[in-house]
Amino acid sequence: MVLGKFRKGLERTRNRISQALKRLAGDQSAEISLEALEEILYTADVGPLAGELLEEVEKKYKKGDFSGTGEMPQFLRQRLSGLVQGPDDQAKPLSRADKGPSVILIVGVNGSGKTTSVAKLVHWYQSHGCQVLVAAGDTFRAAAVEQLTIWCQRLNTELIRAPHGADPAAVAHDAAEAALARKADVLIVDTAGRLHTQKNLMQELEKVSRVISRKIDGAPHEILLVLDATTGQNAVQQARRFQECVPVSGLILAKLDGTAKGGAVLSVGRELKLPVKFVGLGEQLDDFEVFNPQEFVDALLEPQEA
Ligand SMILES: Nc1nc2c(ncn2[C@@H]2O[C@H](COP(=O)(O)OP(=O)(O)OP(=O)(O)O)[C@@H](O)[C@H]2O)c(=O)[nH]1
Ligand SMILES: [Mg+2]
Repeated sequence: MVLGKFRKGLERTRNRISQALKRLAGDQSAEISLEALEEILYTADVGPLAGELLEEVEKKYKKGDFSGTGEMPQFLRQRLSGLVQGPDDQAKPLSRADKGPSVILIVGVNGSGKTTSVAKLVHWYQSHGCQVLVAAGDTFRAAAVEQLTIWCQRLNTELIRAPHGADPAAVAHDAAEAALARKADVLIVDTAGRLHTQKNLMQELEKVSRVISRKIDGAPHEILLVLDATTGQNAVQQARRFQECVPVSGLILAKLDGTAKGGAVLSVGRELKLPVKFVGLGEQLDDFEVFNPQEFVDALLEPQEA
């Protein structure tokens, strides 16, 4: 079950907050519960949001809106799940072309989890009956094409690739043509990791996107930014800079399993007004879920089992 996956993936974050949550469970003094809440919010790394929420709760206490602290977890649940946006349609988290191939461009900084997310996304589409083609747009890192080749062999999907050092825009061009020729449902384009400070590389991304749009109407249909959840609040900065360069349409939050800062999702979603489309919860193909804000918050706040 999905909730089970979220729970497992968020174990680290949840372990850290469960103690504080326990202190909230009984009817405690306002002081103790505010302290506990503060602990929850800071350990989960929800960012500037923490201060705002604390203030709000303090006011509620003063006004007598909380009869007992037992109401606090429920309040927190409602408030947090309203902050972060998931896909509008859980069954169809990604935009589709009206006809012809849908193109998904995957971008992000070095090592954020792009290539793994490409493989997971292929697997996800395949499980929904789609024929998928992949473009190895990372021609920069020597082992990148090899890594993607192994994934594509496992997934039994065709990979459009070029020699090391080739122009990624040329790969994208060839891949778009191949997707049209094969009547593929989906083309997923992997790209090299880049820092927002590397101007040439950021421009290269624009070029890749432009080339695809010339070949296929309305493409890329999604530009997904892959963020490493373990970077916490830094992810917000990264995302802003990528947004300045290409019209990012959504986020994939990778490595949520490896962090105690799972709450960063909440502030990333809120600050950027970008939906979190998927989360990565491990290194396997199956460790990938459509993001559901309510389930996420439930998994985050669920008390630790004894
Ligand atoms: N635990 C965990 N590890 C992940 C997840 N996603 C990716 N990884 C690991 O993170 C490392 C980097 O992943 P890649 O997919 O190669 O990242 P990338 O963004 O393509 O990296 P570059 O192409 O070098 O920029 C690999 O060891 C992956 O196995 C995830 O959701 N959870
Ligand atoms: Mg990669």
